[in-house]
Amino acid sequence: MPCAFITGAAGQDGSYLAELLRGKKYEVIAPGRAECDVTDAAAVGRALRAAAPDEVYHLAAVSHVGQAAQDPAAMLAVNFQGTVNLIHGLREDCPRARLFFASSSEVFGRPDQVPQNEETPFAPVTIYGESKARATLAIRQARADGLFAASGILYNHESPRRGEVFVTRKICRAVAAIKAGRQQDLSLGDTTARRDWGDARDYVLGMWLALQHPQPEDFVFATGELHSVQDVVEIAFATAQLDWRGHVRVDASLMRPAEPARLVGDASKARRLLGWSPRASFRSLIEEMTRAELA
Ligand code: F7E
Repeated sequence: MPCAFITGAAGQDGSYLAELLRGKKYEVIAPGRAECDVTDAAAVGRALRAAAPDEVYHLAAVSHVGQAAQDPAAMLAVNFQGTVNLIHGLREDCPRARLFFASSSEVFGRPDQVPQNEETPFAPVTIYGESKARATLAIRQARADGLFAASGILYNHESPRRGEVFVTRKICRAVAAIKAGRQQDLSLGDTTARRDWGDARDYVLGMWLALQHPQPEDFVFATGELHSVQDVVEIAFATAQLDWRGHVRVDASLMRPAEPARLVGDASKARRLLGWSPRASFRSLIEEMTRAELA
């Protein structure tokens, strides 16, 4: 029975990944933050020695871009130093284990190259993007040093389990509250902001596939489609048979000072080498998320 070790297993991706791996008859070790704080190198080493995993999925991160900006030191400790600690622990204690790192499209910032692929230069415009860029470079370095260390450059990915601070879930929750008469208005930041939004369940399959590939590499996981926050609003309200007009207001305090742009991914490498492709459509994903909130 192969053994997988997941950091950040309590999050959206970690929970879906654990389910996927258990379905594939893995023993899944999913330590909580208290049992394996990735910022504590000694604790990481102990946890890895105890588990002796075949595969490690490093998903633990401060993942909300706005929250990350509020406490950059704490965020860097998790997103960058945590990754370095894990690399070091693996080198010392399980050098044959395969490591997957959840990187982010935020590494690209506001790229001129559209869509982006694995060769697109990193030029983050947020401190969160910078943390992921630095960690991804550390993963590449570990790979050059002989560790099986792969990265998924993950574009936005959503599901009914998405955290409430992210815009898709925030909108779908508000629609359900408005439908139930518990809320009148929904305040949003920049509704013209566009993202490449996929389904988290497709992306965790990509993580597993990346570790089954014979060589450790970087892979972009994306849909290749851009949609706006306004598109999410319109689909979610329509799913609840509501008119978004009269409910949605723009709140300048929710606008971000440094907003990435043109983040749309070219996942043809993952398609070619891993046979991966996103199955879910944007519309059906937002409809499903809204129906889950209505229920
Ligand atoms: O924002 C705009 C906001 O917070 C999406 C994380 O998984 O994907 C995610 O980061 C867009 C942005 O996700 C509101 O300005 C407008 O343009 O859902 P989000 P994100 O920042 O794109 C990347 C790839 C990651 O790696 C991250 O970990 O929506 N937006 N109005 C708003 N966003 C929020 N949260 N709330 C609003 O009211």
